Amino acid sequence: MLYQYLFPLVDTVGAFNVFKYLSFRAFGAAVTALMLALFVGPAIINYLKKMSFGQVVREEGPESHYKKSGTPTMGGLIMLFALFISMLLWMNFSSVSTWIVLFVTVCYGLLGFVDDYKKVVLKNTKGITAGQKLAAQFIVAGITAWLFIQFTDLNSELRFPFLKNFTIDLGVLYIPFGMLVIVGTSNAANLTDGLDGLLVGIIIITMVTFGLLTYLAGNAIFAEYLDIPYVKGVGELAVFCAAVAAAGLGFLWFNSHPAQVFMGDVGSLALGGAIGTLAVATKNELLLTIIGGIFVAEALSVMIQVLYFKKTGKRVFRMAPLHHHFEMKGLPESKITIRFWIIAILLAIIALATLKLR
Ligand code: 57M
Repeated sequence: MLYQYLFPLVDTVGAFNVFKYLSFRAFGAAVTALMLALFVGPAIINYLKKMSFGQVVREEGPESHYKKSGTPTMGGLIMLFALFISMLLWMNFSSVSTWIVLFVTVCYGLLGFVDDYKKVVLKNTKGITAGQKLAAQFIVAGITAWLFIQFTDLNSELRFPFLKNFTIDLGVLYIPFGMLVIVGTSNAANLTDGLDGLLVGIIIITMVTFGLLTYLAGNAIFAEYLDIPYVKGVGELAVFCAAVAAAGLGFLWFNSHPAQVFMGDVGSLALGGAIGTLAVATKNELLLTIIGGIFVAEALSVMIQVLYFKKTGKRVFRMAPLHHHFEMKGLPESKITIRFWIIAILLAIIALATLKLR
């Protein structure tokens, strides 16, 4: 909004020229989102407590989690509130890609809210059935793929990390592929949200990485220097990435161990979906398997555990997802979380290095 209404007045107030700079608006969006999250956090946590939106901890989970029962969930509302207000102020309303990423974030957030509400308020521990959740996610992802094709110059080429000029044109198959990236990332993020601070820390690292990627790919000079495809208009997504990373930092203030609040599906599905959509918007679908390597490991651990158990009746991991396996081995929760963050930072550095290592 500030860009739309203040930049045109630049002839009268020269200082408004700053609003045309992406870096300035990304910085402004980050500061706004962080301050808002820190400011509204306590009020939202108290409201969730008052409404007794307490997490039901399943008995088959690790014993160390039993004491968490009753911790307010749906704290993802703190991040989404901070994100949307910050974007309203700092985004460029003419950025179609930003509206599309926000569309997925809102739709998946609503889906998560309904799931949380059914589980926590209506005490229907199953929430929405897995089939209903997946169907809704694929429908939103399908609309998103259509929006990208209709309103942006997104192409159906698949780029490979480390390979400079090698691409595969998926043609019409790009649509189901793109949908799979969005739905898969959302659900992998949801599975990862099982330890205090774990998911939000990974989201912060991922968003900083995508913020850099979008800023570089959206800047013709940097794109040429790094010899990466220049994707017109994608730079605006750096404002979104900065706002999410900062809102996440604000949420981490309350979600750090011992967590005062969990983000709930409203947060994990929304922000996981946003990450998948960013990968599609910036043509970094395969690079996401490196940046989001923790999500891949967590989802794979569940698939391996379920398939092996069905085949042999035995478990590969002491408990899936992977973070529970290390908990069952006796590692303290915060040690697992911080080691997963360290791995995520290493993966982000490798992903950024692939821009040059080609
Ligand atoms: C999402 N939700 C956490 C919290 C958070 C197929 C199977 C792998 C599914 C999976 C599952 O149920 N996943 C659901 C993970 C839950 O967190 C809530 O859910 C929201 C995210 N969607 O915001 O509201 C619990 O995680 C803990 N937590 C924290 N701190 C946080 O900041 O401590 C979450 C956030 C919370 C809290 O205890 O209650 C979750 O773990 O359910 N199922 C599992 O992950 C279960 N694994 C399992 O069943 N493994 C089996 C088979 C199926 C693979 C096996 O290994 O044989 C584990 N989770 C639970 N109990 N709750 C273990 C059993």
